[in-house]
Amino acid sequence: MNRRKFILNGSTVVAGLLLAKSPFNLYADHHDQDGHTHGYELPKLRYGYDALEPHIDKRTMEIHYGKHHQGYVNKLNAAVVDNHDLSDQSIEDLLRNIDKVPMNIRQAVINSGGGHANHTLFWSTMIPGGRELKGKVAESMQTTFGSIDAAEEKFVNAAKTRFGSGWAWLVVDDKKKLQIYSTKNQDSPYMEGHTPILGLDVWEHAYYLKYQNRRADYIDAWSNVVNWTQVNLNYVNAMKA
Ligand code: MN3
Repeated sequence: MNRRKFILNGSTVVAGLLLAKSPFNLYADHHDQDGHTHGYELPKLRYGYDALEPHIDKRTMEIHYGKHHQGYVNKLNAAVVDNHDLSDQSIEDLLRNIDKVPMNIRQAVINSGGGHANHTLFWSTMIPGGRELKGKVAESMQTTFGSIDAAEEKFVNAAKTRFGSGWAWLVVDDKKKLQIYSTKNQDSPYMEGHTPILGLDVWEHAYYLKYQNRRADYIDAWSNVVNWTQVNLNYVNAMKA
């Protein structure tokens, strides 16, 4: 009873009890009613594969969500299947406690667990048409980085200059301050004790079909579909945590 449930078109949380336990509510609950794990799961998309056109194309979404993200989920489950101390944790906690993961599977959890968490956030912070940047996160971006323009420039620069595969992030750090930076591969800010509230995938698989080597064009296009309403909610939740 009282399991976490979400309305797919927004962030309305129907059941409140587990919200108190884990205020970062983007991630699918992977426990049954007795509390046992049944494996991490691909989260439902809140929009169709073609809904972000022309900015993010349908074919890229099909492959990125259905093949790449599903692959991370499958590999993560394979890595932790024999270890319930690990697999009973939320994906955020699993990554926060990465130092407790045995060395023989730690890199697999970093790659696939990070891949699962990162993409889950990525899908949820996009929406057809985008949403206006306002609210608490906008105020904090202004005070932290000097202006919204300066914050956006810093984020875009982090995304453009990440060499090879990785992510650009807006996070709430362990001192409850906003930070903007990038990470390599699927490395998650959770591993540093930070809470990611916005992430941009700059692996080539995220843009190559439509934009080829033009990463800057992809970043520019993505900025049209950012769900700042969700980012603001993520910010408020991270500050409360
Ligand atoms: Mn990706």
